[in-house]
Amino acid sequence: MDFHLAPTGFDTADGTADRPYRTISAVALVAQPVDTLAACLGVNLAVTAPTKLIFDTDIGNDCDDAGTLALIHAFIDRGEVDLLAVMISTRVLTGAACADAINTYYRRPDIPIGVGKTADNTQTLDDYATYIAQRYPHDIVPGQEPDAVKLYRQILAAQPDHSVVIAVVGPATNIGHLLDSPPDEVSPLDGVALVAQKVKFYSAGGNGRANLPSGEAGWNYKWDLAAAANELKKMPTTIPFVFAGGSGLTLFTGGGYEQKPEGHIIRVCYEQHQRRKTNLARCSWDQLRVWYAVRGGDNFDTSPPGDVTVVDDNIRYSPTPNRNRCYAYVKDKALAAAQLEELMMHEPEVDQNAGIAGGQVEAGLRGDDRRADRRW
Ligand SMILES: [Ca+2]
Ligand SMILES: [Ca+2]
Repeated sequence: MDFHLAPTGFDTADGTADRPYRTISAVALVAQPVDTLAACLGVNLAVTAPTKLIFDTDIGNDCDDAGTLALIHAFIDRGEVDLLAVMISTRVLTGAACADAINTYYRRPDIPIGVGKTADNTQTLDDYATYIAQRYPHDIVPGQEPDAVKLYRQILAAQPDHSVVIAVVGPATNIGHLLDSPPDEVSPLDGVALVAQKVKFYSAGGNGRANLPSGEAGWNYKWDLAAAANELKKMPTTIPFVFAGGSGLTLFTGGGYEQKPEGHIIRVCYEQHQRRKTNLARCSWDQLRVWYAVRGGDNFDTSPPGDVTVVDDNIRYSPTPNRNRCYAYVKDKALAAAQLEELMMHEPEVDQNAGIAGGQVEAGLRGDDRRADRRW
């Protein structure tokens, strides 16, 4: 038979044209002497530009944000994502340090991180951010992080037109402020005009309760309903705007972290959130928002474009013309869970100099005896 390979494939797939493998190693395990690989190589391995992504997160309480940051690093290592920045939307003081520690673990210590300093969102729930910030290397000094809106404006202004993808996996706080931002020294455009010029796709953080087309809003929207309303009102309708997280309520991933070594940074995030060391699988809202933002909607049933509004704490879709808002649910949850899980378990390559992956070597070395040189 013919086996198919693609950069977006998976070694847990079956090698068909619809479900290609990622590596030749997977083919080697199953191929017979009469099989061929010729059908795919010229076509499917074509290189496409990585998605320029801004990841806007409430990392530190629920662990799907941490699993999603691992997913993003897998996409980066596969050439599918260029992570421009991480934005923190809560008032968890160690949120930025936690994100920087995870980025450092995956060998990207210098990804810019902004914090919403004018956050109307008052969320301070901290299941693992401080725990991670105290134990893993990073170089964030709380209170001195760049302001999220300022960083958004700097990054957007420097990028080509219609090139940036924003995935929001927490409240819409930062986006609401960005859309309200006036012209400044970085750009003569106000927030709405800057977003209209630079952004090509928006993956929204609402619909965590999977109630669209109509029902109670989810966790993210409820933490900052004013920002959610502002986001829905002001986000330019030229930009495709999709709620892709709803299926995450019943789509569980992360159980594979139980097989990772003790001290693996994402495993620890899951353990701290779940308050246990086994049965770590958790809902996957945020992974789906990023998956759609990076890979597109092939694995989803996406509604026709319409309008979405939030009134009180209810969210509602209507087929209004020219509003370009959609919601999406996963077609095949088992397939999505398997593919997300494989990506989330991706590890950084071992650094021969350090002899150990990521920040594990530092785990446990930042105890009280080293309080003097702790930086977080
Ligand atoms: Ca850093
Ligand atoms: Ca989140």
